[in-house]
Amino acid sequence: TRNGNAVVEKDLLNHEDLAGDRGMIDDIFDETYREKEGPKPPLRYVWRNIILMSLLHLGALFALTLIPSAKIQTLAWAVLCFLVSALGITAGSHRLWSHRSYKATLPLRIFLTIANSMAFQNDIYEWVRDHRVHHKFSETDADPHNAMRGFFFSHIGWLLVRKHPDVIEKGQKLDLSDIKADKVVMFQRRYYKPSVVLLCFTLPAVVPWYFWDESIVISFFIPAILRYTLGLNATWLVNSAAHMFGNRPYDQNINPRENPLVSLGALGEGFHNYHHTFPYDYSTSEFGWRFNLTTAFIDLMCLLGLASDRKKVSKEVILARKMRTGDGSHKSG
Ligand code: ST9
Ligand code: ZN
Ligand code: ZN
Repeated sequence: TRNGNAVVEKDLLNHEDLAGDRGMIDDIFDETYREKEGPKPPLRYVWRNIILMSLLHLGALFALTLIPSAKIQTLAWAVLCFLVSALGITAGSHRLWSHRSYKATLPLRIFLTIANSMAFQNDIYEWVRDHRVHHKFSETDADPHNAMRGFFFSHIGWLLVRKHPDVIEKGQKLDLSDIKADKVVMFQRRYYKPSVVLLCFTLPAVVPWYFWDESIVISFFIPAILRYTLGLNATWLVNSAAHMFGNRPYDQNINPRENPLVSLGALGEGFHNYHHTFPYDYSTSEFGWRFNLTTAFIDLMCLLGLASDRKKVSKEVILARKMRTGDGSHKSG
């Protein structure tokens, strides 16, 4: 018989087993943390970021007007750059390095690091540090993109102001020894700026211009600027939209939601109620390849012998969790 307590115990046991298996638990929600009393610290704007992000988005709008004059190869190249850079985030800094949800061989880690610099979302070390505090202190002052502060803040606003002191205080206590021990990640951190200039902006622009005589303006604005801006916004939608709009079949007590539209743009990362409930699952979803190119990619890498040890939550544990804390949305339809 399934009595409430037995289910809780099984769920927790599974949690710890899988966490221990990964050698880390710092992406699991810490409910003991309390926000400090009293007024919040004032916003401190970072004008350099405000100006650069505005220019980037204006550049992306201009790039949209160039699409009708672009060669078909250039558009295909832009899509390829989008997919590769997105995998550097989803399969790389997210599922591999932040959550340790599978293991990757050296060649795959090198590929993911190159793809990650192409995505220019801060180096892997910084991304992982911010992402682990996001899970551990989700929707509090210690969450870098705290969705309680609204759509704009969790989408882009958090990159335009100084961090809340609790993000830094709590972040400094995280265990990042696994990341520091990864030579590929630390190499990227050391050469991050030149790697971004080369991989996010120069390479995407030079290829169409050199190989099929695309105009240099189109080569720069579509595969570099527009592709980069779309990648950023697809990622940010996970923090904003997927923390606000959608069902909560796994845990109705937390904010993150199941948002298939976000998953479509973010290569499988929009099943965010599932992901915050089971952060160690390599698929970030109950449903395998559905809207989830990243899972297909990781599976392919395993097939090729470049990855292994995929962590997956069992159907029984998922079902028990749905019954215990879900909003019932999966039962009714
Ligand atoms: C970008 C990142 O866009 C996007 C991440 C999104 C995450 C999404 C997650 C969702 C799930 C996955 C979905 C994937 C979907 C992919 C789909 C793809 C299509 N802990 O930062 P500073 C300390 S980046 C501990 O300057 P300020 C530390 O000592 C876009 N300590 O703080 C640090 O020094 P160091 C491009 C921390 O001054 C020092 O503080 N990049 C932590 O408050 C200073 O750090 C940009 O636009 C911590 N967590 O400034 C740049 N944090 O690092 C944006 C800090 O040397 N960033 N410390 O150890 C900045 O300019 C600044 O960070 C700031 C804050 C202005 C935002
Ligand atoms: Zn989240
Ligand atoms: Zn995560």
